[in-house]
Amino acid sequence: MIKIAYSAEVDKAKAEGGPIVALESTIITHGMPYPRNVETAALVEQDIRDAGATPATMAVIKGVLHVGLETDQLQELGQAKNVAKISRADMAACIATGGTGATTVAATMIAARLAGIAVFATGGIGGVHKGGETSFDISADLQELAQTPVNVICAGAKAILDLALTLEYLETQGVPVITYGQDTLPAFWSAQSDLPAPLRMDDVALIARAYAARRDIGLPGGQLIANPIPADAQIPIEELTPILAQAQKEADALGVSGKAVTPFLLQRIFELTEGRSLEANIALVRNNAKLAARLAQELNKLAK
Ligand code: PSU
Ligand code: MN
Repeated sequence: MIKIAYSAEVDKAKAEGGPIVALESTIITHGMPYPRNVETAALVEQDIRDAGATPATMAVIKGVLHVGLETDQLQELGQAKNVAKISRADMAACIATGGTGATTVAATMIAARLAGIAVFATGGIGGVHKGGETSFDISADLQELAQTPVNVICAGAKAILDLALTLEYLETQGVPVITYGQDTLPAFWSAQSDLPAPLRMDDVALIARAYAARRDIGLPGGQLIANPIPADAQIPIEELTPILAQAQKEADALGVSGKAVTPFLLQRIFELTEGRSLEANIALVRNNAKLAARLAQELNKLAK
């Protein structure tokens, strides 16, 4: 078995059987600029504690899988240059070679399953990129949801992705997409999109029961819970549309491909919105962390 290093608080929560919420680290290393990345990571962790659960931020550091980071480790990761972005394909190699890498949604789900954690909060998941029907740029996050039994709470997916194709792909893969409290799929910076949600649940206990039922039926995979950004933190879609188009045009012109696409687009959108995209991003991740803490508690009640 590979070695897993638990943070002190995760170790304690596991021993006590307390609710735990997994967090990814790619959002820290590739999704937000320093120092806001580290500040946000700390705020999100505290939101989870305040809501009665324990945060477990995942990363591979010098070949060791960490489930929960101590403050200094989080600081270091947030400032480090050239940290790898690790998804399903890279995780084992990163561990074997003694490398350091931040976990994407897919890799964080794998780490959560290993650690017995069933709930994970993030901002936006990867999906089918625009033009995905020819580029085949489909995030490994979607396949992971189909096979790894973790509840992923996100704010939908960014409009840098093809949301309709992303939903189709998830449906084909048998992933339940559940919106919390509204009928349409939220679109990250906007609470609403024009896409009706496949499933809607307004009660966190029901989301927990749906997860348990899926497991009891013997189905692999998790659930995607889409939680809309708080209304006061939204960025109007009219404002974003030209910015997203410009960022995409630049990526195409520069020939950005593979795993560099998402970080490139996020950085350009941050610059083109003069940082407003980041404020919205922080608000929605914190909102997701709070919902995740409640879901972890409901799942704990079911297990007792
Ligand atoms: N979408 C965001 N913010 C992010 C990511 C996606 O809005 O930080 C990160 C997540 O870690 C996600 C990864 O798992 O990018 C997806 O990358 P790719 O599209 O290369 O699979
Ligand atoms: Mn990709």
